[in-house]
Amino acid sequence: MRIKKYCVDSVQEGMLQIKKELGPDAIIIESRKVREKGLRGLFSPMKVEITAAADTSMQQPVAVRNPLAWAQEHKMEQEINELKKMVNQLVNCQQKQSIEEKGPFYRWMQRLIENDVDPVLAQEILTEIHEDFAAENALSDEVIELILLKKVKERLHTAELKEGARIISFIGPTGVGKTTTLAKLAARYALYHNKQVGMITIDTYRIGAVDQLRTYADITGMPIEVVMTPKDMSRALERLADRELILIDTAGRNSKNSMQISELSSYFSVMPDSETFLVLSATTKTKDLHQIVKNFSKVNFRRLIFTKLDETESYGAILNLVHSTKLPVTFVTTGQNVPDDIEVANAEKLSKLMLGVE
Ligand SMILES: Nc1nc2c(ncn2[C@@H]2O[C@H](COP(=O)(O)OP(=O)(O)O)[C@@H](O)[C@H]2O)c(=O)[nH]1
Ligand SMILES: [Mg+2]
Repeated sequence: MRIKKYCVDSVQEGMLQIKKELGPDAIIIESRKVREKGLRGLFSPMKVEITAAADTSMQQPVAVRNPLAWAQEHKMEQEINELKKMVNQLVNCQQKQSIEEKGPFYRWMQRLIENDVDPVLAQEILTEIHEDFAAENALSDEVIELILLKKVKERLHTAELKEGARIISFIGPTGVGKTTTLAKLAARYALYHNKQVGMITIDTYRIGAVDQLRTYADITGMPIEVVMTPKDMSRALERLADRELILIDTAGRNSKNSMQISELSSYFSVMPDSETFLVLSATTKTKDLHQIVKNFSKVNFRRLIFTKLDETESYGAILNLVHSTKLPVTFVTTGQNVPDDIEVANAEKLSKLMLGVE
C-alpha cells in the first residue's frame, strides 16, 4: 500500500496527479481545504489537500491480465471518471459561491486592485491589519472594512487652504481643469466668503485661453490682469493691491518640456508667497501622475487639486500618488459646473471611494 498527500489548487488537478502517479485504482482517503502557510496564504485562494492510497500488490503489468477482466475494469474506470468529473464540477461551483473561503482579506485585496490601488500598497495595508489583529480569531467582514477605511484614510493626506493665503496659483498639464477650477474658487470666495477677488492670467500660449478667464471675470465683475513676462507679474500684483485674494492661472505646460517648466518657474520667483497648487486629473494613470509631479517639481508647489472625479470609476491613483509623495489634497472637483462642482478634500469620503463603499 502506498499513501501520498497532494496539496493542489483544485480537486480536479489532484485527481489528475493521483491518477498519473498512483494509477487508476488509487482511492481517496481524505480531502480537505487548507490555507497555504505564511502571509501568502492570506491573500490567495484556499488549497485542497488530498490523501490518496494505492494497493501496490495488486498492480501487475497490463500485458499479463485477463483481457475480459481488463475490459470490465476499463469500463468501471470510465464510469468512475465520469462520476469524479461530476463531483469536481459541483466542488468548483461551490468554491466560486463562497468567497469567504478564499481568505479573509482576499475580497478586499481584489477590491483595492480593481480600484487601481497599487498592489504593493494594497498588500502593505492588509498585512498591517493582519499583524495588528493577529490575536483576534477571525475578523468579520464589517470589521475589516472599518479598519481598512481607517488605514486608507491615514494614507490619504488632505490639508485645508492655508489660513491667510492671499495669492493662489494653479499649475499643471493642459486640459486638466485649471482655469475652470480657478473660476469655481473665485466665484465661491466672492459669493460665499465676501472676499474681494482678483485674477491674473499668464496663459498667453493658447489663443482663446485669456478670453476663457476674461469671460468669468466679466460675469463676476472681478478685475483681471494679463501677464506676459515675469516683470509684468510684479506690476500686475501692484495693480491688484486692494484685493484680498488673487488667483493666478497659468498656461497648461507640457510637463515633458523642461524649457516651458523653467519659464513657468521664473514667474514664481517674483511671488515667493504664492500658495501654489498642482492641478491633476483623477483620470490620469498613476505612472503618469508621478512623472508630472517630478516634471513640475521646479515650481514650488505644496498642495494638490484633483479634478474630474466624476469622469472615473477607480480612484486608486489618487491614493497611490498622495501616499508616496506625501503631498496633501486640498480640493477635488466633480464636474464642469462653475461654481458648484468643487469640494474641500475630505479623507474619509475619499477612502470610501477607494473601497467602493458608501
Ligand atoms: N467632467 C469634468 N470636466 C471638468 C472638470 N474640471 C474641468 N473640466 C473640463 O475640462 C476641460 C478643460 O478645462 P480647463 O479649465 O480649460 O483646463 P486647463 O487647460 O487646465 O485650464 C473643460 O471642458 C472643463 O469644463 C471636472 O471636475 N469634471
Ligand atoms: Mg486654462
